[in-house]
Amino acid sequence: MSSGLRAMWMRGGTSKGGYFLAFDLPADTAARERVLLGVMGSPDPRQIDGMGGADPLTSKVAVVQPSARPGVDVDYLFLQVFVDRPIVTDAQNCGNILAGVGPFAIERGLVAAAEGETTVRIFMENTGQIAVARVPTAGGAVVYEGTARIDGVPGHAAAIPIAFQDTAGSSCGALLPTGNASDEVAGVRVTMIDNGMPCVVIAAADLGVAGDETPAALEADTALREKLETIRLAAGPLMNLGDVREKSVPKMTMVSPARAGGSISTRTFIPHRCHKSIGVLGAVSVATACLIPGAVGADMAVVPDGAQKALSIEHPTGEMTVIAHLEDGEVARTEVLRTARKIFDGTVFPVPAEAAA
Ligand code: NQM
Repeated sequence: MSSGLRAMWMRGGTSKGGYFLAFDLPADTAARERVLLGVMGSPDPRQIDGMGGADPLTSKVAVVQPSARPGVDVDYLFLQVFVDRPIVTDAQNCGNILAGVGPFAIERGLVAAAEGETTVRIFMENTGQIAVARVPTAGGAVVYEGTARIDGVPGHAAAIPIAFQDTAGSSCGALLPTGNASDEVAGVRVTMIDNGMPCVVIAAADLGVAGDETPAALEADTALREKLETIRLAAGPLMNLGDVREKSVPKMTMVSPARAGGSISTRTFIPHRCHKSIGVLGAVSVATACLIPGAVGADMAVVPDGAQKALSIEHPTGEMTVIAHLEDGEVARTEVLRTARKIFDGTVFPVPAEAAA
């Protein structure tokens, strides 16, 4: 029998994945990737021989370790394990899995639990930026039960507010990597933006869809998927991401006017499957586009007055509210509300590489 690895499985926001201490995984990157493919059961569309849930949203990994950086508690590396291809990529961050990092750090004793609430400062290794999570704690332990609801997750749980600062240009070097609020790519007007997640924002109408279809209906539209991929491959180099064929960025978000009293409606390909909701930093990037004159989305978004703007980003299973704090007319800081839950703590046994071949 192959040897197992210490792991915790958690739901973080609307995603689910394996949380590991860095020193419980191989130090060598190639060896770590082999092990994580084996843990998830990839490549296989059903991930039948592993922990993955046959969906990019449930095939995710957080690697956490104590931080040596001043004022930072832990370093968090996010890894996306592709479902049906033998790829593990650190080319994107994940704000949903991030929601579990604070609780996991406390569970593993990397951060001491305060009474009432514990602030965990997290360095996001993928993008070199810091997130601050406020985790409910009592009696030296994480409190998971609570009354906060997030769309895309049944029931309720304890609220974990997360604040982001300086996420502009996280992977692309600039908020608007081409320097333009909008460009034409493959004959379609788009906004290429990165406020924590590289995203291409496109008016759904410009792709011949209404923008309120179900993810299944959009995934079944082969012509739409091909058009999105053509735009994505052309956008990659323009966004300083290079050849993106084997990367899970940029995300492709189609926007249309809000249907349910929110600010804007979205459908996001991440990038080949349609998200059942929307990624956290993806939502932050789309909300930011809504606040930039001339950007796709800004022309149709309902935006409140004031320097602190709560933007409700509608998605297939509800909405996600992004609070944007503006300084000198620009987005300086954002906040989102997430929840997380510990599901499992124990030992996971990856498929041995020789058996997977
Ligand atoms: O944008 C999915 C998710 C994400 C990423 C994806 C995320 C984010 O919902 O910060 O959370 O876009 O791949 O977990």
